[in-house]
Amino acid sequence: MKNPSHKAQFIEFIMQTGVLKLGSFTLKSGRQSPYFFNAGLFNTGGQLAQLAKGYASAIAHSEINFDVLFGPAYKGIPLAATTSVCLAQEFQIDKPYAFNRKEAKDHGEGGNIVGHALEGDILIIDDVITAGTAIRESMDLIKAQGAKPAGVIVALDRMERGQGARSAIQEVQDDYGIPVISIINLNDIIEYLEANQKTEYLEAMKSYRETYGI
Ligand code: OMP
Repeated sequence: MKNPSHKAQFIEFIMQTGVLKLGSFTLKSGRQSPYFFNAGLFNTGGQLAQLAKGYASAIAHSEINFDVLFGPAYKGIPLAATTSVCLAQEFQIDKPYAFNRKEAKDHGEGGNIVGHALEGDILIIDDVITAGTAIRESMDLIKAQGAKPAGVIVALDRMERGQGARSAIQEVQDDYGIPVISIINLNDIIEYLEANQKTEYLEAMKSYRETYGI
């Protein structure tokens, strides 16, 4: 099925909230992009609930088996917390969750992991993968705790080349032998723009995909 309606609904939601913007943006990589996904703009309870539902639904429909849902600081923290709630309430998947502190605590309970211990198979939840830098840091953290990564879920797969000829997501999949799934990807956005006659940035989006896509 092309662009199933839950994907179109999610794209409408991120456009309405201003999380997905079309225009001209300079990325961390220096690439000039006609679109930008700013997860920091999900900033009300209602928006977080809807976002969590997008993640929870993608997780529930995936084949990924995991023991703990892990949200890397800072942006991953509300994602892990709210998605855990949604998984339990709407999908009857009641799993432990955890997040890290950027600064290790040397008093009280100590350590830098909050929530459940990182044990067993860990599913990492994050906003966007571009070059994969943030995700690689999480892998190191998980290994340092003696656990192993089971998969990664992000809201948006930009489908861009990583360090070599493969996409950043393919590099992570191959290097760690785990699946990386997303709620939507660049193709979904382009299909949505086409289907809804939102043509202003369509050519720029396609040409960006042509230049940096895989
Ligand atoms: P990596 O850590 O290199 O994978 O890049 C992820 C980061 O890219 C995010 O944490 C943001 O700072 C940034 N980013 C977005 O948030 N949204 C985008 O659409 C594009 C980027 C980016 O700069 O590539």
